Amino acid sequence: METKFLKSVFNMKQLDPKTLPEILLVGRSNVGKSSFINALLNRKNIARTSSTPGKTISLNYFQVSDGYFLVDAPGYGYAKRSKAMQDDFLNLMNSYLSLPNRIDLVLLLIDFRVGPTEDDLVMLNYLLERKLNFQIILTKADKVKMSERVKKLRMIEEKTYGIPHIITSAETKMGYNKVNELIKELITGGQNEK
Ligand SMILES: Nc1nc2c(ncn2[C@@H]2O[C@H](COP(=O)(O)OP(=O)(O)OP(=O)(O)O)[C@@H](O)[C@H]2O)c(=O)[nH]1
Ligand SMILES: [Mg+2]
Repeated sequence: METKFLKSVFNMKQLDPKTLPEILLVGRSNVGKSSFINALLNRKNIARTSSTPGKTISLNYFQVSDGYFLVDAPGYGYAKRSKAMQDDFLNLMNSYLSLPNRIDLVLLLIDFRVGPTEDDLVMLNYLLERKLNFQIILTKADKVKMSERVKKLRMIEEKTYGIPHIITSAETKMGYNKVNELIKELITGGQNEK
């Protein structure tokens, strides 16, 4: 079976019963969630990258041939969203994230150059409080100059309580081997671990 876009979920009623591990991507609008999915799946534009960010309020399910679902979520912190759309967004994310035994891994994407925003830290604390399994992913590494990296990393680590991260770039494909290893371990239930 091939990797394919499965469906968009606008409310919890449209959610299918769980059949495979689910990996959710969260992060602010424009952080690079859709680009991350394209790079991870080696597809040019399976997940749409947007010049009009934060538009759709849906969870977008991609079924990956290895046997898991990748779920692209709308970005948070999108200023131009109407109050009604912001409410829809919060309801959708909160309902989905609250489902027991549903999400196997949350990938929290943070822009390497920008560092964690207030919204990123709210999300991080939410994930910690709810004890959800998550991994911090730094995006757009190609945009951070070598000379700035150490300083930037120190700032990011300080704000994110020293939680480990994976540095990635959808441009150069940096870091995706590590992400794939993490996912492989997750879907084999750690059976390959020594
Ligand atoms: N240089 C560089 N640009 C990137 C990278 N990842 C994403 N971008 C660019 O950043 C912009 C936003 O990327 P998206 O993948 O659409 O971001 P998103 O998080 O899906 O945004 P929303 O769907 O609006 O929440 C696009 O112009 C991408 O081309 C990267 O690793 N390097
Ligand atoms: Mg997107």
